[in-house]
Amino acid sequence: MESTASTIQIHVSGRPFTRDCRPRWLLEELGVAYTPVPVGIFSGDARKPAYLATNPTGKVPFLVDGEVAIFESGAILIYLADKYGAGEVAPAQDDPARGEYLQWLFFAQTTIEGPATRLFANRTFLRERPSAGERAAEAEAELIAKAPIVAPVLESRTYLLGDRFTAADVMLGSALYWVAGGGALDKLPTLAAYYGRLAARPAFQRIFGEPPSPA
Ligand SMILES: N[C@@H](CCC(=O)N[C@@H](CS)C(=O)NCC(=O)O)C(=O)O
Repeated sequence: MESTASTIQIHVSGRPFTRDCRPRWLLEELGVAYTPVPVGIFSGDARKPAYLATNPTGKVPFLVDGEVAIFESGAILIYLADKYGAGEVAPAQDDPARGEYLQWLFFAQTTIEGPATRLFANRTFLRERPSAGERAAEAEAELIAKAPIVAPVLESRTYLLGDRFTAADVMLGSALYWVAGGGALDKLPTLAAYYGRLAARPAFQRIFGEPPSPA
């Protein structure tokens, strides 16, 4: 992605598995240029006054677009899709599909993201910790319990809203990246097939490359 001649700045960790992948993937889909601004979330720099003065969460992603400055990846996705999506990646306010779009975007972040991150963390960078195996198993069981809420929709649709790829797919797909990295996707066949369709998209591959291995 060209990083010049754009007003959009996305503060990023520099690692593929953090939530800044969400706005980067969406902008990549849209072909909209942005400037990645590295923030040291692993070095501790993100907790220093200089960054906290602009983003009090000390986290990524953080978007600056002219006068607009937003933290929270869900809010950033909705903002970018509405402003730069040209009606493609978000149903318009008066489109009846808007409600379902918001529903799946929030469902992915509030219901799938939690167990997905716990699964990923406990099967990768926290795997040596005592009880990591137990925590991962609990997270996997939670994902298996929640998957039937969305799976019936994805059995008959290519993407969450049908043939149309939207920012809700970015939210769910980015959570499934952690599920894949945590080695649990084969237990969720409908979501695995959907994830395969997302992972075949060139924009996805430019952001994520290969899914991380739990080993
Ligand atoms: N709810 C926030 C969570 C952001 C978040 O936790 N970001 C992580 C990276 S994925 C982070 O910056 N962590 C650094 C820290 O907690 O110090 C969002 O969706 O944007």
